[in-house]
Amino acid sequence: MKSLWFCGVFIMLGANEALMAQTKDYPITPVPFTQVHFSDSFWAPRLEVNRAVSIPAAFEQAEQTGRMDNFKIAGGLMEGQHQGLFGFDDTDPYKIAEGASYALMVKPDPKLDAYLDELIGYFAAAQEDDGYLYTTLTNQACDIVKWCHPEKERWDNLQHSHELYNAGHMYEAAVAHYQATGERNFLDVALRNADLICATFNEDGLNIPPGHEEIELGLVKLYRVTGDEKYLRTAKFFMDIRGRSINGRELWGAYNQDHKPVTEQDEAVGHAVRAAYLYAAMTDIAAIYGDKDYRDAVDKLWQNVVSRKLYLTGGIGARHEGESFGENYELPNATAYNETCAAIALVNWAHRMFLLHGDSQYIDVLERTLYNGLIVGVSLDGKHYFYPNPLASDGKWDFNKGSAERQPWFGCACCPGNVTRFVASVPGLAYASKDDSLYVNLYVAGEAEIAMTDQAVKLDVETNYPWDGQVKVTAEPEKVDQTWTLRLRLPGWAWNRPIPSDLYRYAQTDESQVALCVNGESVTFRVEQGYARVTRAWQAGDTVELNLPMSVRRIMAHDKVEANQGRVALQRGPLVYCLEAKDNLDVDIDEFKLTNQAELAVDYRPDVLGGIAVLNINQPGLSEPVIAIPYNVWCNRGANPMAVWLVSR
Ligand code: FUB
Ligand code: ZN
Repeated sequence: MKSLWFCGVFIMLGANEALMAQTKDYPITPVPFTQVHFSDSFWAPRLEVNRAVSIPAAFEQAEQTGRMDNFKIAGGLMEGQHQGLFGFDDTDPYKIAEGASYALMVKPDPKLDAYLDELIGYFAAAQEDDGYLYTTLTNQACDIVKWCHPEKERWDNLQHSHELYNAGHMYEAAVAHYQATGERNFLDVALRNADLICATFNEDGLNIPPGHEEIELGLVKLYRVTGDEKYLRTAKFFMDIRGRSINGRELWGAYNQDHKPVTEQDEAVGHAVRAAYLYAAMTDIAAIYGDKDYRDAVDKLWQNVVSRKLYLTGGIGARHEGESFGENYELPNATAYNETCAAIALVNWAHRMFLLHGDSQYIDVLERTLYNGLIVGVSLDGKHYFYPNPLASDGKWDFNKGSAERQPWFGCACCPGNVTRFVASVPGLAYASKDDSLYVNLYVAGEAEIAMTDQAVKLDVETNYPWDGQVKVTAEPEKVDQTWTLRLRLPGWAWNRPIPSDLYRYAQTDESQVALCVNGESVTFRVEQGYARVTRAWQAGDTVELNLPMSVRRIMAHDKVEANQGRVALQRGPLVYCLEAKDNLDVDIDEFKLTNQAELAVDYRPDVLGGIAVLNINQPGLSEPVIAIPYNVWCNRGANPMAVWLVSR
């Protein structure tokens, strides 16, 4: 099955029963990941490991822990006792099914397709006649599951029960499956459930928002794929009633982002995953409805996160307690929570902010999180996960839910499933288009086929990014001699702005310039919203070469970040570096002082950790170089001490 975004409309090519797709959407259209093929040494292997290892392993974990059986029991397909700790365990099969559907779109796999159909059969069986689907309650399992239903009734504990959160993940998975296969079996389950929810939650019905946001994002996707505005209206309804005490409802407070109306919120608070899912969904509403209040609110919330609450690695959610944001500038290193799911949520939000505003600053944050605080969540073998992602470790403290290293699974297994669905979709973040402009946001070797208003263009990208900053783009337009604009993102890290705020800054400015050549000739270029514009009448085989200076940079944090006073961190290109004890047996990682005199030499090591550029820190007085590795691969050789922020004075 092929699919295509064209002028804001998702078109299913070859689907027998194509649904009406909607036409109102973001001003900028992402190029779907099915049109983008990575062949680089960083992402392509990770995508393949995700497809071949992580997805099957996660399905196996979900089976072994009774998550599939819970659906079978609810559907009367087997007898037995409901298993698991949480009412949201249903979401793990949903999320992995979403990842598997994305994988199917890239590579046909009849076995996986059949497995998904079997699984969807269990979901359908577990669904009650009126569309309700939540195995905990159907299986009367409230005595064994946390945060269940005091009255053992539907919707009687929306603050904690996750019924609506589960539904959101189901919708996202069902849309992915429909797009992958053209089959409606999963989508129909989702729509029956969504119809029940739309009929139940509205001005004349229940006026209660979900305790954990997520359904809003799923409903928007259902709207996109069906064109039925009811789903969009219900998504907005859930956000409009948050923070408002309707019918005497007692507000749940900041932890649930329910302390004031969402359009009045201006500081990121509470549970970080919930918050970022909400902010992403608010951005959908800002874009699709053109709602100014929503847009102003997400702009303020974004500003708060980026200037006060973002880790250098792009992680969010400083506190283990409540898996939550801390106060402004509260960014401890060893105790940082930075849940992997929160990083995924931030990337998804940042992508939407770009699609709304068209400014590269959002992709700068997206890229920082993607290459550092998010992908660190999964091991290179694709079978082990971090749930929290600290920026320092003594190698002993069990920060990762009872372990000082990655684990194959967790009692609360939100992160592994989320990683499987996210990694499969990464190529969809790389390109976008608007009218006669084509945006290149992430530099990854490979190919992309991009539909613009009047024509289609194939781009061939050659680069060794993130290990070096030279990028060559060859254009093969369908129609030659047509004028359109290629917008190449100039990453903030390449022009002395590591992030779009004063939270982090380079210790010294670098005078190296970004250089651009068209068909081998150096050209001057206009920069607009952080993109180098190349507007011309394009011919087949035209090339654009971009050279992004990739020296090693020392970074300092805002003085108000207590944890990093007197410390510096190292970054090269988009990658944040760390010291890990494995490479530096004679060094006390936490005490090591990086002097200004230290020389920082880059050494590409194809034999180390899947192929990485290490930094050799040649410090006067030390006989051996101290070695820094990209943060995203730390702890792939067992638990051991690690630090991102190094003592500098
Ligand atoms: O509550 C559902 C998921 O489990 C959250 O998103 C994660 O933070 C974890 O608590
Ligand atoms: Zn998680």
